[in-house]
Amino acid sequence: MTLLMGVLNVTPDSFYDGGQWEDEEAAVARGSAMIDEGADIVDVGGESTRPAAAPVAESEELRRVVPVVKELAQRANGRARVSVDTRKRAVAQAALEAGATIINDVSATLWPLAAEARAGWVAMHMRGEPSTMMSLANYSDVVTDVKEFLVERAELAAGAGVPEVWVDPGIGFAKTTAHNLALLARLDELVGTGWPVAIGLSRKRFIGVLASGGEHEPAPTGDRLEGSLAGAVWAMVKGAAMVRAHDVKATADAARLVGAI
Ligand code: HH2
Repeated sequence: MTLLMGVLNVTPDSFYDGGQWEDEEAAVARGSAMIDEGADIVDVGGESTRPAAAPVAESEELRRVVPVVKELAQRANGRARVSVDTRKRAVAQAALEAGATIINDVSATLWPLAAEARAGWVAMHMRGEPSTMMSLANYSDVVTDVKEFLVERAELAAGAGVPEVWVDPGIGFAKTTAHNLALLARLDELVGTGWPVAIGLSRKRFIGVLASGGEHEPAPTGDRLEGSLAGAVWAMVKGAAMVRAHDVKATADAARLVGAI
């Protein structure tokens, strides 16, 4: 069965759930609900990495993330795992000390810490920084470029002693709609590397672009559930080991059907 990672952003500005879970109690309640709804992992993030997002200071990210990770890890009590979505070593380290067991790393650089702490590690492909990445969306062959990058990082991490590694093509990170579609259409090439593949496409822009027919403004984030579920089901059928989603109940229901088939 594909693992389901629920998205919990404790930020004011994440592209979909920004501002909803800034309050610690609200965040912990939402994370607990996700576990009840079927999340295997709750992914706590304190910095938006949407295109053009401004970076967040380390002290602020620590303040946002650590108490929520700590409380959720306690409440989860072995029923689910907590991951930390960060590019900062200090934030990842503090979250691991607070009970997280996976570093979800969109910078794909934190494997030395994952090795040291014997933590799981998700390595995601992107280029540049969120503020610049969309100007770097040019590839000779996006699938081959992304695959080569991820396999190299995964081998480095495993060689350093990271006990669990996932590779994630980074849908929407320095990728156009055509790049995202190519990565999904040819997901078997990434799955075929043998590394467990993680996919995050929930409510992302390309889904809105397709929903609106491509000729108008992308459909708003609130109108992207159906496309998100179709994408999640596609990834599951194609062999993804983990799907990252905001809508945990709907995605868990879809995963159950796929699993049963
Ligand atoms: N996407 C986002 C954040 N973290 N991690 C992985 N492994 N894969 C992804 O595709 C991925 C990710 C962006 O989504 P979200 O967290 O909802 O938004 P924001 O970055 O605005 O907080």
